[in-house]
Amino acid sequence: MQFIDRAEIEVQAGKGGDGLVAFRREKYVPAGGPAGGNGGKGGSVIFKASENLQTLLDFQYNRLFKAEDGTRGGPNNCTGANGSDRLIEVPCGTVVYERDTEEIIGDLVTPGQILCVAAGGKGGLGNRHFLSNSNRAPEYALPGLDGEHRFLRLELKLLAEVGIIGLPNAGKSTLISALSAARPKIGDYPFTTLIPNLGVVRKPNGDGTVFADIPGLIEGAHEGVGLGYDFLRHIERTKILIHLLDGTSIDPVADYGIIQGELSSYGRGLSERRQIVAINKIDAIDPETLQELETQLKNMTSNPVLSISGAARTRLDKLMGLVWESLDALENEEEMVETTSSWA
Ligand SMILES: Nc1nc2c(ncn2[C@@H]2O[C@H](COP(=O)(O)OP(=O)(O)OP(=O)(O)O)[C@@H](O)[C@H]2O)c(=O)[nH]1
Ligand SMILES: [Mg+2]
Repeated sequence: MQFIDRAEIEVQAGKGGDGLVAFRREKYVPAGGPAGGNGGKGGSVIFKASENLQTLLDFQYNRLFKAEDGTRGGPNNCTGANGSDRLIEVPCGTVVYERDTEEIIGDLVTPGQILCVAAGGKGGLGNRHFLSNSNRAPEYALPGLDGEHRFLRLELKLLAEVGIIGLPNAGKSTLISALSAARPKIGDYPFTTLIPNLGVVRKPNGDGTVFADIPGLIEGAHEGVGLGYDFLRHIERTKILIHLLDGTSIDPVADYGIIQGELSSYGRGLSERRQIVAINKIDAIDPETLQELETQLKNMTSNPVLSISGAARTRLDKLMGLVWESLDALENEEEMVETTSSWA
């Protein structure tokens, strides 16, 4: 499956039907009054978030989405038919921007959520509407209004709570496959992962939490070097990050610095995101070196530091314990903020 997480499309809502000018012409009714009906409303273009879609691939081929026009008002005061709406399914996590102004029109997060991206035009009023004491036979009606027309940019930002980040080859994909049912490709070379992988990990209470393994970041990723930058967007919405270090690399401390640097250069709060720093591949490191490395890292960050092996599945329960603890702590903080603001 191709992973497409950006698209540009054009949406055109339906035009409202024109109002009609008509007079009643009935046998034996000498001067029939105005009887032109109103036009029907134009259909709208509406997005709906769907759990069944994972990419914006469909929008690569199909770029123009139109809703139906309303029909003209009828005689005998009949209102024209409304145009049908055009319903378009998008994956959960799709952010919709107005292409030229970059204004966010909406963010489709929960399954079933609906967003009108182009409203249908109102139908025009028929001449019957203009009947008054001073004008018994209005000979005019209003045209239907045009439907909204917009160019949109769609951006998919995955909705994972936990992001796994690190340099290429750190063991991110191995870790997500040890923790969840996700089976991404694993290779002993950098840039094995070319698209983000999602995996659902069960909390002790049975709730599912989504983890995302994104392609490896390298120095300069925020400027577009390697694959990383494009994918940093997918961890923007995570609550915590597992920062995975290859303990067997030449200089894991420098590796740590590179990733931190990339997060700060990217901005959008990523460098302040709560992290769990995990030294990986401890099955292949001698205990003394590991001890030293742990001490060094602990001096560099206030985030928890621990050592694991994704491949040997060593201390993954400890890692997960820290993940759940951090998520719970964040939830409690959010609740505190909510209660405080409701007092204010
Ligand atoms: N010894 C050892 N090797 C590991 C461990 N975890 C992963 N590896 C190996 O490290 C290499 C890279 O693993 P991946 O899981 O593909 O790494 P990645 O971080 O997803 O790499 P990219 O997708 O390229 O960014 C593979 O050869 C893995 O078998 C571990 O705990 N111990
Ligand atoms: Mg990978």
